[in-house]
Amino acid sequence: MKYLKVEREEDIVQITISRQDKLNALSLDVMDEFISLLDVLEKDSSRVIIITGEGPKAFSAGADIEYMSNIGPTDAEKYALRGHEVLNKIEKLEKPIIAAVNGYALGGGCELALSCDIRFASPNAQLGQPEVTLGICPGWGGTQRLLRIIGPARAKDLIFSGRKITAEEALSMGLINKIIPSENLLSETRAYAKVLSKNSSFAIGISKMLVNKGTDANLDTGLKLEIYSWAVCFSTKDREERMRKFTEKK
Ligand code: CO8
Repeated sequence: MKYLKVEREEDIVQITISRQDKLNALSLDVMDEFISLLDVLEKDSSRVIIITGEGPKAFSAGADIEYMSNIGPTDAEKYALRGHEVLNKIEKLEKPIIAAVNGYALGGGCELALSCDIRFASPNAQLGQPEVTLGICPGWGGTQRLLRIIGPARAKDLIFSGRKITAEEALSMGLINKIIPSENLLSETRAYAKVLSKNSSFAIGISKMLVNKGTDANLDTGLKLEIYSWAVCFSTKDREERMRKFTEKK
């Protein structure tokens, strides 16, 4: 791959967006590479995925403005659909996906982080949805995922103003999970990923699906889905072995 660096350490895969000269902007080529890679990761033995950006400055500065400045509605729709395909895959993939936000996460870059399950950020991170400053609305799920993560009033503030917020402010509004010093961001994220990788990947995958579905379902539907999903866990060897180990220890 040209724009995505992929490193594997045991069950953990780290994807680094590698377009540093353009602050890791998400061109069509980058999105195509994401689609191919996620198709592989969906089926392989990896248990946790980390997404980060190359260099000290940016996770990703968003969709490619140079490209967008020369297109009309038909290509814009294609670009939007490609972005949605990637972000929906990330959201639906039944493995934990962690964004290690190492600098700017703007527009599509912020939306990419929003589609991940957990967001850790370095103190120099700046997040935001500056699309309206360019005459467009957020187009890769920003109006929908941001709303669900931080609520409508805060989402509207960020989208209408297009302002960049610091990691501190992002933490205070629940947009990120934790701030980690830049020099430790990746090592701590990997250590966290390792903890997740030791837990049941089936149980984590099904929990991810339940939390995602629960965001839109009514409580009764969400709870019913939980009951049946919980019961399905009793069909796995993994559950049997984990419980047997616990009782044998006793
Ligand atoms: N796209 C393309 N190139 C970019 C982008 C971008 N989003 N961001 C930065 N770059 C390039 C710059 O053009 C520059 O390239 P070059 O050296 O060749 O001139 C290089 O990266 C470095 O950038 P700067 O010189 O601007 O670096 P600064 O440190 O001065 O500024 C900023 C950093 C503040 C991050 C600044 O680069 C910036 O404001 N970038 C744009 C951020 C932005 O507005 N992002 C939102 C884009 S819109 C979007 O993401 C929509 C998503 C939904 C799309 C739906 C599809 C239709």
